[in-house]
Amino acid sequence: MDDEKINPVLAKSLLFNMYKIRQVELKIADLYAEQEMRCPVHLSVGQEAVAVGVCNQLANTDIILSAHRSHAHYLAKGGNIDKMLGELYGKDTGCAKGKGGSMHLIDLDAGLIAAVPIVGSTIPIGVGAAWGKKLRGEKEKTIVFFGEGATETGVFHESIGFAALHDIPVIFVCENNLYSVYTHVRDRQSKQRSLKNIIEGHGIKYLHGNGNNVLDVHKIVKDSILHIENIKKPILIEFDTYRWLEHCGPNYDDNLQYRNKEETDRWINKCPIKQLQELLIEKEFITIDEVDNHLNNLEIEIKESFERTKKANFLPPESLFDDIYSE
Ligand SMILES: Cc1ncc(C[n+]2csc(CCOP(=O)(O)OP(=O)(O)O)c2C)c(N)n1
Ligand SMILES: [Mg+2]
Repeated sequence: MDDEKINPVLAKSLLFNMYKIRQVELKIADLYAEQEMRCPVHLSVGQEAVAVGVCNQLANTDIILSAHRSHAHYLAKGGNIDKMLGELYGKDTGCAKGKGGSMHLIDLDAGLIAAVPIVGSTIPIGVGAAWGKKLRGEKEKTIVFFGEGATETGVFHESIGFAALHDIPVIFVCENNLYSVYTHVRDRQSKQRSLKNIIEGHGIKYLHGNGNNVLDVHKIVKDSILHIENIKKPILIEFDTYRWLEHCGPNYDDNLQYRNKEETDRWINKCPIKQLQELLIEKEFITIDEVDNHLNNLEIEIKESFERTKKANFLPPESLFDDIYSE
C-alpha cells in the first residue's frame, strides 16, 4: 500500500466506513439462515474499498446508482443501517418501506437513486440522471457502479456512446471481481477484448486501479472528479477486486469448484480492511485499543439495529398499491 502522504483523519474515516460495511454484512450472513430476511442477498465482503473510496468524497446531494450488490454502496454513501435492514426484512422501516428488498435499495436522502438487479439496467438511468443535471445546470455528481459482467450488456455500450456524444459528466465505476455468477471473465470475453480500448474508442477517459487499496481508490476518484469538473465529459474507472462469498447468499462457496481455494485465499490475503488497519497501526495513526473499542461499539450499534428491525412492522396489505406512481 502506497503510504506516502497519508492523511490520518481521512484514512481513519475510510477504515471505519469499511468496518461498518463488513460488520453489517457479516451479521446479515450470520442471521440469514433464520429465514427472516426473505430476499436474496448479494454480499460485497472483500469489495468494500471501492464503495468507500468512491463515496467518502461525495456530498449527500451527489447521486449514485447501483445494482444487485448494493449494500456497500448504500452504506458508504451515508445510508442508514436501520433503513437498509428494514428493507432486507421487508419491514415498513425499510428505505423502500420493505417493498424492494436487498436488490432494490433506493434512498433519496442518501443520494442512492436506484439499485436494480437487471444487469446493466441502471447504467442508462445514471446517464439520463446526469444528463438532466447537465441540462438544468446542476453541479451534483453522478456515479454509476456496476460489475464487469454489466460491460457485456448491450445497454452498457449504448449508454457509453450516448454519454460520450453528449459530453455527460458521469463517473462510471466498474468493479471487476473476475466473475459473473460462476463464470470467470476469461470464459466470457475474447482474449483481445480490452475495456480500455472500448472506452477510449468513444473518446472517454479510462482509468484503472487496485480496488483493494482504499487509498488508491480514493486518489483515483479524486482525480476523476477534478477531470469531470474541468473537462465536463464522462470517465470510466475499472477497479480490480474480489468477492469472498458466494455470488448470492451468505456462504463461502469453495464446494462449488468454479474457483479454487488458492485463488480465494490469495484475495482474502489482500483484504482491503486488513491492509489499511495494519498500515495505520504501523504508522501509529491508530492504536489496537482504538480499533477494538470502535469495533465493539459498532457491534452494539449493529446488534441494536437488527433488534429494532425484527420488532418493526410489515406494511398493511392495503398499502400494496401505494407509491407506484409519483404524486
Ligand atoms: C439482464 C440480466 N441477465 C442476467 C442476470 C442474472 N445475473 C444476476 S447477477 C449476474 C452477474 C453479474 O456480474 P457482474 O456484473 O460482474 O456483477 P457481480 O455479481 O460480479 O458483482 C447475472 C448474470 C440478470 N440479473 N440480468
Ligand atoms: Mg463481476
